Amino acid sequence: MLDDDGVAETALPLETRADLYRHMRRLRRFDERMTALQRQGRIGFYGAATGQEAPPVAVALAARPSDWLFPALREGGALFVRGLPVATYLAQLLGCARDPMKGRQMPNHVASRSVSVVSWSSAIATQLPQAVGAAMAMRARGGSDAAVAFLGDGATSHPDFHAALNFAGVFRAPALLVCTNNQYALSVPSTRQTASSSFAVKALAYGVNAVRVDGNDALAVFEVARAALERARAGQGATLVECVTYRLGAHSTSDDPSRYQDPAEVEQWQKRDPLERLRRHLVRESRHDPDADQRIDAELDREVDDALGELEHEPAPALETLFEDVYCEPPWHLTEQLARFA
Ligand SMILES: Cc1ncc(C[n+]2csc(CCOP(=O)(O)OP(=O)(O)O)c2C)c(N)n1
Repeated sequence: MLDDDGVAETALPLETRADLYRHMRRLRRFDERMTALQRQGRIGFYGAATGQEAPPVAVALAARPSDWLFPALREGGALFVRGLPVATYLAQLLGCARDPMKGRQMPNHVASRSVSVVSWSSAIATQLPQAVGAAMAMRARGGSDAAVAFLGDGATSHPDFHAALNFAGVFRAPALLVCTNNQYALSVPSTRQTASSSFAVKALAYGVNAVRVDGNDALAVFEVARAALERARAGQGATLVECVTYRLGAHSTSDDPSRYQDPAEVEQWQKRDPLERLRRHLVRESRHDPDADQRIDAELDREVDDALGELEHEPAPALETLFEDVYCEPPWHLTEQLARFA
């Protein structure tokens, strides 16, 4: 929908297009700040979404706030779209008392019931059957909400991906699976991940609707996600959307992509930067002034700095929280251990 010069064929309200850009720009800045914090030794780990900001932001904007999201590693942008405060995300990265995950998860594994986001385990693809099962449960309860799960191209090689698609197909689950094909699963290029002509095509074998979209075109990702969700709500079943994009940076702060990415390839994809394309479009439509980026960054920086000022002095979660949240009535051995521990 959006060409390299920023010309777009779209009926999306200009307000929505500007919102997409603002959230993507905030995410890019947030990732820069968090990567720097990790390099300073202030957080342990971070996985940025640089270059692939469009899918989490556009899908979250296209979904209803009540649709449950099942994220993977790089979907912080979706939580922010839903209004999760920067301070809450940061509390999770720091693992301090205010962390909604109570320090039990690796950084970047943020979830919160307040924004209808389910917690992720690092074992990739586990979220997919969970999302499809949740979608089936939502329909069984008579609601019209959908479940939205995110995955990388690497996750398509896991059995859980296939189990999820099979259930989604057979039971026509109101689910949307968003595969962010960023061309790499850590150091494994997508050419070594599959011999199929695409990742989207895999859904067809399971009787699931499939769409392949330019993942660096936020307007197209939004439209495709909206149509897939409408379909799901109308009882027409699940969709697998493959967003073709590129990871412009490291897999995580524990990775050095220069060991496996060709600089010429990186340069090619930098020219297709999803933010640049949308900015060009907004400039054309007179919705972007020269200071807009600086304003967005400054606002985000203030939120990060204020949150850091408070949270870096906050203690870790109370140790007795280790015993919470698993059992309604804790079994005798845990009760004994807690008493001994206290
Ligand atoms: C089941 C499982 N196997 C292997 C790993 C190790 N691992 C962590 S991230 C990753 C690559 C994931 O790639 P992809 O699904 O494409 O997502 P991306 O990181 O590119 O967003 C792997 C193999 C894991 N976490 N879980």
